[in-house]
Amino acid sequence: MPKQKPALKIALIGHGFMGAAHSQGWRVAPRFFDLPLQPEMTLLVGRQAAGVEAAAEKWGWAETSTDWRTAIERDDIDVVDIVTPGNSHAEIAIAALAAGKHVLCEKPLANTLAEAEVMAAAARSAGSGIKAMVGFTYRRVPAATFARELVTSGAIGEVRQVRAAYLQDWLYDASSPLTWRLQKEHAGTGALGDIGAHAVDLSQFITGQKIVGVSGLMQTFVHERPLLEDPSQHGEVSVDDAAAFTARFDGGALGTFEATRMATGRKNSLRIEVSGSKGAISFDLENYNSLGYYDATAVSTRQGFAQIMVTEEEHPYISAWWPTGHTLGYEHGFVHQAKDFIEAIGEGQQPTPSFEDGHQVQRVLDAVQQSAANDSIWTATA
Ligand code: SOE
Repeated sequence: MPKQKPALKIALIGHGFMGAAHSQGWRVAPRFFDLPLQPEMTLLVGRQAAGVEAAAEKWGWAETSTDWRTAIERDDIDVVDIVTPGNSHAEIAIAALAAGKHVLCEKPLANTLAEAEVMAAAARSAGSGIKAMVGFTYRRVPAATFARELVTSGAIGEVRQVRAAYLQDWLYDASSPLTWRLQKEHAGTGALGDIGAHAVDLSQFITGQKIVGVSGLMQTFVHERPLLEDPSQHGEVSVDDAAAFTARFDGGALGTFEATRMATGRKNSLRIEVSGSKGAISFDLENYNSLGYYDATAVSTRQGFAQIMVTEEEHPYISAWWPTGHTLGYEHGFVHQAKDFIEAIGEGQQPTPSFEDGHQVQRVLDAVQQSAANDSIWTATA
């Protein structure tokens, strides 16, 4: 009989798109990875009883509650996993940390820089025994983790330029409804925080450099959309549809970034290309199982971008899965995220991205907003 592992009881707050993805992570991680603790899907929280009960039944959560405070008050809950809209992240995370719970919080860490600061401070003062991590899941796509290994080990030499774009098109149609992701009071920002945050985090992760300067522009194209509850009525879109910015990294690299949910034809395209003095890497989320790599030191007649299949057992995370070449997909990043968080808790390590990392991304998002609000770019006169 295999030895029984100590239990790690999880409470998940929220059950939308990310609720499904995180549930999958908690359920599958212990079946493929040998973990120090056994996660138990103990409590699912949602505001409406019928909705949360149906979700719990579907994804395998043992109990439900319509109040997130239940998760904080229950002594048996070890981990609070927050997948609610950004405006509730700070309150829930701070209460959970104060109650001695480990916290996994979806990105962006908060809706404002001030909230992110308080959250990072709360994680620090919770002490080293309490772990807090932000859900920048794409770090856990094997090709992205491998890109970091290549770049930070010097395989492409000195990093000079970063080109990052996160492009989606689910909002190009003006008749698509006014969901919470389009309302500043719920989401903080639009494309910038929802998907630009991923591009910021991933580019810093892959290069090992931090963004220390930005110049940005933001634009809303569709100012009103039909209300979800009553499509005959319209409400105001109070966030950006698209954001673009240039950036300086602390290691000397220059970056260009684009985040948009209006890029007609692009469904979930996150691309990051890093050019260095000895080569380049090219990551493309829609090409999940491979990584572009260019070796500028190769003999000139054999140079060219190679598309490396990141499906070998020596590649990050792969040995737990299928035989060579048998590919992974979107959900696996969430499985790897659950695995890494459980390991960090079980082994007493600080997980990354930490709340401090999430706070740093928020500083970049805030700086882009300030720069865009100043509108200090050259403007042509007639
Ligand atoms: C979650 O990580 C997330 O950022 C969502 O919030 C976005 O909407 C999605 O498209 C990418 O993933």
